[in-house]
Amino acid sequence: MDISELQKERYQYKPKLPNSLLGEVSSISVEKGAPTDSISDRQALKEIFKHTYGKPLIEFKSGQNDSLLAALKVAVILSGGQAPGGHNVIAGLYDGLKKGNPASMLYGYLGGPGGLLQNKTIELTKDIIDKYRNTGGFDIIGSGRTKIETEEQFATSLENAKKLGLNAIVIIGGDDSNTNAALLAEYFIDKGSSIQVIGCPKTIDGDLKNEHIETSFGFDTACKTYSELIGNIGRDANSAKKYWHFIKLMGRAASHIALECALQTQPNICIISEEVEEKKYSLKQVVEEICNSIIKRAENGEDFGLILIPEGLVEFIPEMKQLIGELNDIMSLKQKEFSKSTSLDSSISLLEKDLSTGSYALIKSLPADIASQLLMDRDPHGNVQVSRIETEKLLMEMTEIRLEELKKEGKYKGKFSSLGHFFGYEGRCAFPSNFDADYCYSLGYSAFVLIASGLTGYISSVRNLSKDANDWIAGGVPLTMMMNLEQRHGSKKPVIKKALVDLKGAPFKSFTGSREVWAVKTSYLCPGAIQYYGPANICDYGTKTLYLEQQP
Ligand code: FBP
Repeated sequence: MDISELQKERYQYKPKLPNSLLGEVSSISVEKGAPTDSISDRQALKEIFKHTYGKPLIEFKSGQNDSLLAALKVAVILSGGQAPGGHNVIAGLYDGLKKGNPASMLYGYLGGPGGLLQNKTIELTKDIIDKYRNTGGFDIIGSGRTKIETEEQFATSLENAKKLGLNAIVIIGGDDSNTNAALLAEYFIDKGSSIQVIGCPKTIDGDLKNEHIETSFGFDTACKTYSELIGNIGRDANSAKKYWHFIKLMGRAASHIALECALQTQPNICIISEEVEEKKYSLKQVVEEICNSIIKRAENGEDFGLILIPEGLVEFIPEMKQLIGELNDIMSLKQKEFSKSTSLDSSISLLEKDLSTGSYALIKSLPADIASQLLMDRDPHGNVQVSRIETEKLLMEMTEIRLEELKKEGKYKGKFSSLGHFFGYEGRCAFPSNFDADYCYSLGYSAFVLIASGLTGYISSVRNLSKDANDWIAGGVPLTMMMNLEQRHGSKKPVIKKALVDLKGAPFKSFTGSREVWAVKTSYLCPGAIQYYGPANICDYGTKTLYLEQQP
């Protein structure tokens, strides 16, 4: 394998661990809290998770504990979209296992949850692990989006895990993958198996968080990578003074990435989907807001700008949300017919009978490429693939048309020229920032302690993240504690609740405190590239979102 100079250097980086996990494994004590409850739908979830509902929170402390020294066989799965730091979760898990007992073994299921179903594994040896320490990507074992949902798939999973003689499986994934982890943990106990299942909070989207999971890993690195690019574009725009840049940012439903990048770069406009939904903005109103800033800047002779757009926006505009919801249900019921359809017209005619009048009119009124993108296959969890909907182009087109109208009315006298960008895949496999490298390694190490303590149905957790890594608090959160029932594929399913941007939260308030100024005055910040070596206030600092959320 050819490796870059930076990669060679990063192999030497020693990720930081919380104090409670330092030293001998036998000095980690496992403290249990009171029984817990799900966020809602308690009775229904108790029925579904008969064996795993309501377990206590776990916190690791310095103490004495000899029960962590048994030889264990563990397998790990990388599930869903890539996020910087995944390799360090595996390295932390591996190091913990070997420290507990050198005879312990770690396997990797290849290509995501599909690897468990097809029984495709490799043993993760020291040589392999060492080649991936502190690197980005999920290429050590690959990832995938297969959802384990049928009785047959659950049975195959158990059979394959038994064949390998496993004590535990660790699933590194987002909300959907950790929901899968919860279901698998429950199924294994129900079938009399002692194989444990532990989850790990991954996703650049930053939407797998709550009181106990302060952030998902990868969010920090991805936001810093996008912010570097946005900052560079801002400087380019302010140099040439001729383009409005419409930048769509990954993040699926939640606007955390857009908000964090706005805090880091101070663009003219950052649309927050959750606010659009709350204010019940139509697409036209969103465009009107954009035009207001363009007009005011043109009056100051500034015919250029930066606009950040969260990729999930279309799902939050009430009329679009209604349409997508209806489409999801219809498409899951009529999967066969849709797979045979060869043109947009034939797909739309399949919908005519089932869509409400408003939704039918809306899909017919959308530009053909946007309508086709809305009708593309859902992911295995039933989600619209928002990364493939070109919202930035839709807004560019609509803005141009509206500005022409305003020009005719004498309300706009500037020049409008726009460029579209989509930043998503660029940030998912970057070298993890020091924060993500440390956080992920700690999550992997904590996953080991949860397993060695005989626990199942938990997600590995590391809290107090705005403090020095020494003061981080490691432990585990029962997966059922983060769940509720939601409509999926036409019926109610148990799922981990996504955390969307809190409009009363400190990050959003910090943004709204400045956005009126940014909308008119050029205020761009250039945060520059992620720094791996140098002063801690530059290298180890987490996201602004995290610090604002944690401030007293
Ligand atoms: P996860 O939720 O699995 O972490 O994926 C995040 C994400 O990067 C989203 O931001 C994006 O919408 C999606 O994956 C893209 O999916 P794919 O990699 O399948 O194109």
